[in-house]
Amino acid sequence: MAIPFTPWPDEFARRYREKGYWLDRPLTDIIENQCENPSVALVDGARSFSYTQLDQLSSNLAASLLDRGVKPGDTALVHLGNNAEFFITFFALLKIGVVPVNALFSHQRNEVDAYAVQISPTLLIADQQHSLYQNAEAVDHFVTRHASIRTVLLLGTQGSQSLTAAIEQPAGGTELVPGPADQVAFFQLSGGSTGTPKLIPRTHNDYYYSIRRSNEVCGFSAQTRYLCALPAAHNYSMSSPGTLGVFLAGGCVVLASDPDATLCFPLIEQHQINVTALVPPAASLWLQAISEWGSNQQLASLRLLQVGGARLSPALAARIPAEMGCQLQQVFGMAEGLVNYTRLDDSPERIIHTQGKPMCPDDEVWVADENNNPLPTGQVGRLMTRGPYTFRGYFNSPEHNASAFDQNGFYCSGDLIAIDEAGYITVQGREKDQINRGGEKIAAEEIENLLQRHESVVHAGLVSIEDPLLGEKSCAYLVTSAPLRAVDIRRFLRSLGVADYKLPDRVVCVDALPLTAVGKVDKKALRRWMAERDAT
Ligand code: J2J
Repeated sequence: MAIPFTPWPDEFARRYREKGYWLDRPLTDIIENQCENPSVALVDGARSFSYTQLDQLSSNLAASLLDRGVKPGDTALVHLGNNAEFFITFFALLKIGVVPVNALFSHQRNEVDAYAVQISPTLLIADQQHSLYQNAEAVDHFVTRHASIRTVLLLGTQGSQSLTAAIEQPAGGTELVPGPADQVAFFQLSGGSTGTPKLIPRTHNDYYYSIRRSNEVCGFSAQTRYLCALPAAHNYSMSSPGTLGVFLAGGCVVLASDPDATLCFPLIEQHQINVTALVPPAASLWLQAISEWGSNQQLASLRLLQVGGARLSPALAARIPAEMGCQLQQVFGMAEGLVNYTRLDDSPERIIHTQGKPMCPDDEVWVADENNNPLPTGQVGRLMTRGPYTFRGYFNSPEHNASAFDQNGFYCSGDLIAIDEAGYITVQGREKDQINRGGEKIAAEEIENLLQRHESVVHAGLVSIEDPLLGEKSCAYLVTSAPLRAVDIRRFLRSLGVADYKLPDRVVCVDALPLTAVGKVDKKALRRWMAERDAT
């Protein structure tokens, strides 16, 4: 059975096909078109995989999953880190039309449970190095909570549940049939601003276009050697143009577990990396490393550094070409679709001061005031967008969709932007109730709801505070019935299985918080109140 999603209206689908954006080809093309390419597609530590091997190993796993009773149209929960198995699994699932959610490795029980509840997966593929699956008992707990799971494969285990064994077992002649190109290929994760993390259905057609067009804009080719140091499952490192862009172009992906300079600089030198993607804090730490070590020599092969995911200050942007000796490209994207790039031939001024322009001529982007009326060029307001790779609705979320889209199908991303005469966007702020902690997104409401579950918490409001490195950190304002310390709060949230990056960086207990008429914390008033307090 196909996964339900909000389709593009027929007239749009027709236009996107006519213009060649939608090819009606599955994402499996990316790897299958290169099945005879002997060059190295992927490097993971001491292991390297040719295109032929990547294709073969993913077919092996696909066949093994069918043998185990996994069926086309099933959903899967995948929880792997930055390793080759992540990609082998991704392509294996695509090859048999199984639709995964790829949780980030930093996610914990709270997040993964929320995803599993929404998709009722029949399949779990996870890494035993993650504490959620570190032993049989932990896995049992997980499977008991999610009764839909019938098949479990684990990386790092032996025996019948071994992912490695399933990958190595030759496929034989099993026929593998991917899902239809106009249907959901997999779910992306929303940064979120609501109580439950939302899922974004991405179709083969729309995602494939996003990758193809990104490759054109960013000049990815068979010569591209890309370091993937951000989480492999993130939309940015997967599709802008990311690892999938590299595979499509026939280049080489080198994996790093994180963007730490001591890890990445030697990898760049060793593998002659010419492009990579970072979030602003990581770029800042790379600059710091260069100045401390007194040399950027290890980065000599690097031609292009993409920076996105959070606001990049012009001051930091200007330092990148000067001190790293490579070109900068700003990327302003979202897992929901729309991606903006500064162009490789843009002036330094534009690259330093703007977040680029939409990549597709049929990306419709306009700026709305609070009454949803269009604002003139240059004025700051809400980003509204629709286009051939921007989704039309969160998975199973009719209520939220009613407010996230206008009546013409334009998605309101919650970003406050201005667009200049040349169509270039600058991100000016945010309206959504989210904290962008150096690229990692925290939905305030999700954490507030969890804080509220503490017996001594009467009211809770989570807001962002400025941070010199991360840009933003989170601060929980609490009204409590008994004294509470930050450590107590953090321990409590951890016990609920909340990912580390979502734990409040600061906790401030106050006598009272501004409330709305229905007794919820009034976030707008709270932010005003904080600003006034900071000003005095
Ligand atoms: C300011 N804010 C930015 C930027 C994203 C490419 C790049 C990034 C993402 C991503 C992505 C920003 N300056 N340059 O999916 O394909 C904030 C905005 C946006 C939200 C989306 C891609 N780049 N942002 O970050 O889904 O608030 O995707 O709406 O994680 O990040 O977050 P996410």
